Amino acid sequence: MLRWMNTSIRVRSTIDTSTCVTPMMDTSSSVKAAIDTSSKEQPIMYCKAIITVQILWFCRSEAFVNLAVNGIATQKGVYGSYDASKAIDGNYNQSFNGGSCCHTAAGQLSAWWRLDLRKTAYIHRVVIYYREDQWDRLSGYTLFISNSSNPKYDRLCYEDRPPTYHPNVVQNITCGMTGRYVVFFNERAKPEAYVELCEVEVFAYYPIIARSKQ
Ligand SMILES: [Ca+2]
Repeated sequence: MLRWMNTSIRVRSTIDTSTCVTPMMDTSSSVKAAIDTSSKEQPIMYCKAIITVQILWFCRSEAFVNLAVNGIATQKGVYGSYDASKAIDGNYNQSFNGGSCCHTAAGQLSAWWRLDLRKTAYIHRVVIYYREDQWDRLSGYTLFISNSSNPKYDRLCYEDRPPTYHPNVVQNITCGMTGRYVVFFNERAKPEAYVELCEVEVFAYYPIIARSKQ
């Protein structure tokens, strides 16, 4: 992605020496009139001045990279060995038996998985790889971005609703939000709420914050 940051205008003048003539060499009447024959100084040379105006565009490339792999993942309870880090281990195997997916504890009315990016980032989009066989158990989930680990400050990025009620096996979600935490939340009327994610990518960047002088 390229973002135009600012522009600069530069004015430069140059003398084209090939065009320089002395008044005596010039045949135009206007130049001849400028000759002061009584002067002992060197004759004035007349040259063509070239003035150029350059408009310089400065741009900065801001590439969104997957910051999830360097984050810290936690979740509400663990089923077996399927802890939260499985969703950011760089393994995209979507088979549950592949050992690459996280799974929250069974028997809960609500479940969550949270990724800490370690510091505030501009989050462009989130890509989620679900279990290839049970992804529909996450229907109606919500995805939040937050600057705090306190759910009170969660801000909604995406809510799974009709007509796209069931998440796809791989889902690409645009957020365009700033925050440190990414939270996947699921709840059910019965104690059957799960979060099962095989891989989560968070394409974002850390904004450059200018330091003020002390
Ligand atoms: Ca994985």
